[in-house]
Amino acid sequence: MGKPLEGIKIIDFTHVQAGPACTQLLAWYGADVIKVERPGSGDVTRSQLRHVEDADALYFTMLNSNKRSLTLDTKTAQGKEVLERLIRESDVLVENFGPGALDRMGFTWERIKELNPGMIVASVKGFSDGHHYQDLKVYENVAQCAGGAASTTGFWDGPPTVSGAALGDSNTGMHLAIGILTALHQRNQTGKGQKVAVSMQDSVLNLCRVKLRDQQRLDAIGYLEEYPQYPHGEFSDVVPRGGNAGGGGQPGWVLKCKGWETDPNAYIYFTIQGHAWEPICRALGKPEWIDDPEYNTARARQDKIFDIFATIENWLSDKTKYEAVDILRKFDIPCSPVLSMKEIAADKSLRESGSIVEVPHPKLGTYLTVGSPIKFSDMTVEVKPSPLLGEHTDEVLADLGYTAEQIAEMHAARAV
Ligand code: CAO
Repeated sequence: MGKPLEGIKIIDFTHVQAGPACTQLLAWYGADVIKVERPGSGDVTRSQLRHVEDADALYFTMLNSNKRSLTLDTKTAQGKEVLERLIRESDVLVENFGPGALDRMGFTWERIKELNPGMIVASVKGFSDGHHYQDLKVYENVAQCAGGAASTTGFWDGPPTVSGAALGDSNTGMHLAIGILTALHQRNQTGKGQKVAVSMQDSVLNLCRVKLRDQQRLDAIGYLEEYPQYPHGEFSDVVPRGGNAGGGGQPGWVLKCKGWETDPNAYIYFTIQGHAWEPICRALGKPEWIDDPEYNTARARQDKIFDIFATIENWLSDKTKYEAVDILRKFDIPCSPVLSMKEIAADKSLRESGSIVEVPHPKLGTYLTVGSPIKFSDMTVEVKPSPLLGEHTDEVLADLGYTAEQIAEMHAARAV
């Protein structure tokens, strides 16, 4: 059976992480993604953080699998001519250049529409059109700061903190993929393309929705009962950083397990869900807490929550994080070991599900990457190696109708 997006041709003008994460996803699901790169250098991530000399860096290979690579200098007349042909034949153009770069190249939305009225032009920018920061170039951590993640992450006595997760980059790419698929669906009904734009600030904010919830609750009543600052600490007029507190109605925290003194990840995340209170008390050897009105509701526990966590940590002190979770899972307690990247890389279940895959690469050797996090009952997602720079240039140009002589001429003129 074919892949669902087979037949969709995508001009992939993306670089670094936000855009490539989007187009990689579409390539996995069958789209023909042609990565357009500057001759000679290509996507900057090919050479950033290399660990094997002369081979593409993992930064590139892990974000550009299943694509084809076309080198093209779109600032030359020949390069522009090739791009025009490509636009006429494609369904989607995806870009994440700095603001205005596509227009400066001569490919405004008006011009693209003229060339192909069915074209979907999908863009990532740091801030949305019309925003007072719309001219800014943006990277991951800038977006985390602008979208509300940094001010609400970390501990109350430390500075704003960025997450290790790519909330600004890959997350924005995922939002853009949803936008592209939505626009393709609409085009099936109307025949018309459209512009799809996602800003990194908006994508981070979309994941920080609950913090905007909290700001409004704080404005109304002056405190937030699920934060560690309640009831003994102080609240100002802005949502504070809550450390490792659970964001919903169930208190939780990162708790030490056996070996924490030497292993930086000998911890579990422990959540106290209301219905599990009785089994938690039994597991801890504290049956007297089960019916004690000082303990038996979430509200009653709140002012003693860190003493309760300390009791749980005491119980955990002779158990590894894996042993602890194996006991707690029997009591239906939402919990997980804190896993290092080394543990994740070796995880048997993640390998079996295709969430971590091994990919052969002609220059880099076999490397690990993250496979499709979305699983389909009727499709197996195969992760193929990322293309070498310009690997498919001649093939793509021939598909566009250029003769071997014309292609050789373009090479000689360094247009490709
Ligand atoms: N041929 C010729 N020129 C090309 C080309 C090609 N194939 N591909 C790119 N270029 C040119 C662009 O036209 C642009 O030229 P001008 O500025 O002269 O018009 C130039 O390369 C630089 O593009 P840029 O502004 O995108 O690159 P940068 O390295 O200065 O900035 C980044 C990088 C990421 C900060 C910026 O692209 C950006 O803000 N993008 C939007 C937000 C985003 O996606 N950020 C996330 C990146 S993932 O961490």
